[in-house]
Parts: sequence; C-alpha cells; structure tokens
Amino acid sequence: HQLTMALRHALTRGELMLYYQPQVTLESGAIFSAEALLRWKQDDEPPVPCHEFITIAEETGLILPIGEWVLRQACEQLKRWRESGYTDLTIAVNLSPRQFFQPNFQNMIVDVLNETGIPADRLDLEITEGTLMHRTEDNVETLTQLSHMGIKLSIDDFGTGYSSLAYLQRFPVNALKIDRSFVSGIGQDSSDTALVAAIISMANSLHLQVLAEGVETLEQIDFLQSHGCPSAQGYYYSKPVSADAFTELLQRQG
Ligand code: G
Ligand code: G
Ligand code: MN
Ligand code: NA
Repeated sequence: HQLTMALRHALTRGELMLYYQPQVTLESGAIFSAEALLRWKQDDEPPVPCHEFITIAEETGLILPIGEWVLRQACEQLKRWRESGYTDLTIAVNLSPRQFFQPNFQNMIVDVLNETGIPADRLDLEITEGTLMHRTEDNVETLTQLSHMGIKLSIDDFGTGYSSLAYLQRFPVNALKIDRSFVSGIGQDSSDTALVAAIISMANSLHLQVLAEGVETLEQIDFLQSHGCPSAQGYYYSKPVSADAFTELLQRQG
C-alpha cells in the first residue's frame, strides 16, 4: 500500500524528524527530561499522524530501522545539550513491542550509548504497559538486563494495560507514566480522579517515580501536587517542539 511504500523511503529521504516534549518537576516547573517524539513530513503531503505510521512501521517491521534511528538521533541531540552544559537532562525514547521483543536489542542500545558517549543513566526507555503484559516472564529478564546496565525504564500509558500488582513489583522499572486519558478526567470524572490518586499512592508506596501525562490545566496540577505526584508532562508546560525550540526552553530556565 502507498503509505507503506512511502514510509520505506522516509528514512533515506530524510523525512523523519524528532520533536521533544519537556518533562518537568511539578514543584518548580524545572525541565529534567525530554521525550523524543517522531514526526514524518513528506514534501507536498500533509503530515501523517504519528500513531498511524507507527502502526504501519510495527506491522511491516520498519520500526526496527526507524527505532534505531530514533534512539541514535535522540542520543546525538542529548549529546549536544550536554555539551551546552545541560548534563542533568535525561532523554526519554519510546520503544515499540517489536523492538523490545527483538532478541539482543540490548546490544543495539549499548552500541548507540558507546557511539554517542551518553551515560546509561541519562537514557529513559518508555515501554507501554500493554507491551509489558505480554510474555511477562521474558520481560522480567529483558528489563533486568537493561536495569543492570543503568538505563532508566518507564511504563508508558500506565493504567490502560491491566498490570497485575505482582508483576509491577517484579519489573525493575523506575517510573510510571499515568496515561493522559485519566489525567484529563481529573475533577471531571470521579473514577478517573480516583484512579489517578490510587496510581500516585501505589507508586509512592512501591518507591517508583510517577509522572502525569497530558497535563493541560492548573486544576490538574493542583490535584497532582496535593496527591504527591512529583512530575508531569503536557501542553500546559509545552507541546512537543523542535530541538532548537527545546534549547530555548532550557535557556529560558537558566
Ligand atoms: O507525539 P504523538 O502524540 O503524535 O505520538 C503518538 C504516539 O506515537 C504516542 O503513543 C507515542 O508514544 C508514539 N511515538 C512517538 N514517537 C515514537 C517513537 O519514536 N517510537 C515509538 N515506538 N512510538 C512513538
Ligand atoms: O503515548 P505517549 O505518552 O508516548 O504519547 C505522547 C503523545 O501525547 C504525543 O503525541 C504528544 O503530542 C501527546 N501529548 C502530550 N501532551 C499532551 C497534552 O497535554 N494533551 C494532549 N491532548 N496530548 C498530549
Ligand atoms: Mn511516551
Ligand atoms: Na502515553
């Protein structure tokens, strides 16, 4: 199909690029991380929504070369920010299930870290809860290897994937990212509101970091802070922006 054909050439034609969205500490608003988000712009065509071409990339296996490109590109950008003095900044990269289940994909990650000189603990890999709840035993092993390398691990879209608490305790992850569908219901929908409070409380009890996704309002921020959530990401702070615009966000906070 046409989009698949076009996507096959997107990498070599230089049509893919990364945007970056800040992840902030709620208390101060300080940026501590950048989530890399893929964008595809063909000449003379409207942009294809990310979830649409990611799905195609997953189905065709193109996600393997594209995912490797994303990781390398993101680490190269972090290297530039580090050279400008932002050495505390981490970079968050989304992983597809195809990548995560690829045998020895850890080797690819080690190669990219070595090539770019990024310390392992400055890389945060985001894996969706849905991905982790398949083949859970294998996942414990893969996550353990990554964790021993010092890489940070976050469960993305948390709350949507039916994690069992037993596994949550066994996965050596650092952080939960509360799915934005629940965050958007804060103060609007009583079950979303209760779920967000429960996830924060559970994360704090399990000594996991927790970040609220899709934060758009001050009301949400007040709720999150008063319930002990330390960090957030969302349009309230910034949309995903180009690397240059992200640099300006960093400069503005000194
Ligand atoms: O940025 P946006 O809202 O368009 O992202 C849509 C979806 O695509 C999100 O679920 C996001 O996690 C996913 N996504 C964005 N960039 C990447 C990427 O580099 N790799 C993978 N696997 N998913 C990505
Ligand atoms: O699934 P993941 O968390 O990786 O997806 C991130 C996606 O969420 C990105 O495509 C980004 O554009 C989108 N996003 C980030 N913040 C907000 C927000 O505050 N509101 C909405 N509607 N989307 C957001
Ligand atoms: Mn994500
Ligand atoms: Na998400």
